[in-house]
Amino acid sequence: MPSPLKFCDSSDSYEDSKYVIFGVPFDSTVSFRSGEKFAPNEIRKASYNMESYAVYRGIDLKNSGIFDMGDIEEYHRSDEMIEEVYSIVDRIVSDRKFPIMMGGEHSVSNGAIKRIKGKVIFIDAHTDYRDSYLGDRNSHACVARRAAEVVGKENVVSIGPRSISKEEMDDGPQKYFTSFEVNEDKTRLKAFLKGFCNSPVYLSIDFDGFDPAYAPGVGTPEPFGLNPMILMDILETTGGNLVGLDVNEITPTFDNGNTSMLAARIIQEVVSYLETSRK
Ligand SMILES: [Mn+2]
Repeated sequence: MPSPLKFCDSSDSYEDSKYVIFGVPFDSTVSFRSGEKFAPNEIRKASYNMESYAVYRGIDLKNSGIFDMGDIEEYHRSDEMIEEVYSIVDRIVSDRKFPIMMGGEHSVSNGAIKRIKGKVIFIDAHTDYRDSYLGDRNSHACVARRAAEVVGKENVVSIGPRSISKEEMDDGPQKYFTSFEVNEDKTRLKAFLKGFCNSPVYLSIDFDGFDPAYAPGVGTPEPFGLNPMILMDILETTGGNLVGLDVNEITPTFDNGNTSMLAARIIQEVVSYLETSRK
């Protein structure tokens, strides 16, 4: 569905683009606070507050090959939404472009992961390893479990969990680094990621992984979270193997504006990282 608003600096055509942004306004499986379907346009609005010049990498992102496709239609059934995301990511990846998906709640990731079939890094406050939640296997509480079924449990890692159910602990979730460990010392995480990112890797950012002080507008906030600067460390370890990104679980209904702003900046940081590391 065409959105009148486009992400800043998305001035290139689809054909000329390297990075394709699209929104998935979906929040039908959320369990606590909803409104995630409003996030794509709030992130676009926030993006206009950014300079085109990305200071950290020292690069101007004007004409860097960003295209904003707009939003997909609003689905109420998660399986139909996931199929649609799969086909859009299929088109983008087949055209050798980098997909950037703006959720929506976390279940939007499963369509992309199914298509990309690479390794998966989650930033998340939760392990999302439930087999099913409130009767729905596509729930946002089951995302890592579904990913593990597609790419193998050993190819999934979560950074930032600090709220894990007994059921998930009993099942033995995917590899994870709690926010407590990462906040204390990043050495073990960085060493792990260097080995892990030796083949195509997809980055899925559930914004509740960050501390609510940085990202208050999320569906299920959890105290004791990550500092968003962790993104810089993660990007450095991916080498040239990062193949896709999504930002999810942002709910503008509960935001003071900072969470959408952080999402816009993260998209810009990832593009500027790719622009400077691939040359
Ligand atoms: Mn999640």
